[in-house]
Amino acid sequence: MKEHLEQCMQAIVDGDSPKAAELAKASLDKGYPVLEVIEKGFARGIREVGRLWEEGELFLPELVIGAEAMKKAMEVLRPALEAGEAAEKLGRVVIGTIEGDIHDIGKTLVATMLSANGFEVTDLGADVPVKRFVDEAEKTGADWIAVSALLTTTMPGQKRVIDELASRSLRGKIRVMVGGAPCSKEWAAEIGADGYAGDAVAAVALARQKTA
Ligand code: B1M
Repeated sequence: MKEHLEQCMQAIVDGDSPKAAELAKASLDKGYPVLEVIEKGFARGIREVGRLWEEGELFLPELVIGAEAMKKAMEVLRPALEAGEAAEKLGRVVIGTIEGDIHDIGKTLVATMLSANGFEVTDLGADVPVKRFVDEAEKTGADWIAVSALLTTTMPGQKRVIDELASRSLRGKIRVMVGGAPCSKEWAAEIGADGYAGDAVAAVALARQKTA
């Protein structure tokens, strides 16, 4: 398994989409735990690509190619995550990546896990305007709005979602969860969010714990 995870990571670092898809399929065939394969294999690879890019060892096109390989692997693995989808719905969640931010790999993983664990999820995609989060939450009767941000420059948009809810007197009725690599518990507290989740499993636990 350890060697397999290393290969998954390397396929992303190499930006090798066919290899990533092949390894993802092999993970399913071998019955490896899907979430572990994602987090300790493929996601570790894309974070390594990000690190190498930040250090100037890779160029932007290589970052894009790495992200494409990551998406190919996710396409193969996602149905396996969804397979256990619970019949009973625990609550409704509107999720998206905040405006100005097109990073959607982590957000989509969180959406898939919430859905697989009994939440009715409306995924608005990436680069979502503040008002749209709140409009959709009102329309669907959501318990939670989950706002992902991967850039320090887009994080303030998470606060604007909270402000928008307050301006419509919806604070307390609809909760806000924030997440994404630059976010933290402290940031969530600073902007008055109802919770922070560091990964997809934590997002499910948080939604479960606080949904009445
Ligand atoms: Co970009 N990028 N990127 N990028 N990218 C980062 C975020 C960066 C940290 C890279 C780096 O410098 N090392 C850096 C941000 C620096 C900063 O803000 N301080 C950066 C930058 C600068 C940029 C551009 C500006 C580059 C440029 O154009 N010059 C540009 C921005 C474009 C834009 O959004 N306007 C850009 C573009 C891209 C690509 C398009 C090439 C691609 C995204 C492809 C896509 O998503 N469709 C990309 C990628 C892949 C990354 C890195 C390498 C990897 C992100 C990822 O997919 N991780 C990233 C480096 C890094 O994060 N270390 C980087 C895997 C994923 C499974 O993890 O998204 O963290 P993550 O999600 C986790 C948790 O965070 C959590 O659960 C997930 C599962 O465990 N989580 C939530 C996420 N959302 C959640 C929501 C929740 C709860 C939990 O509830 C609300």
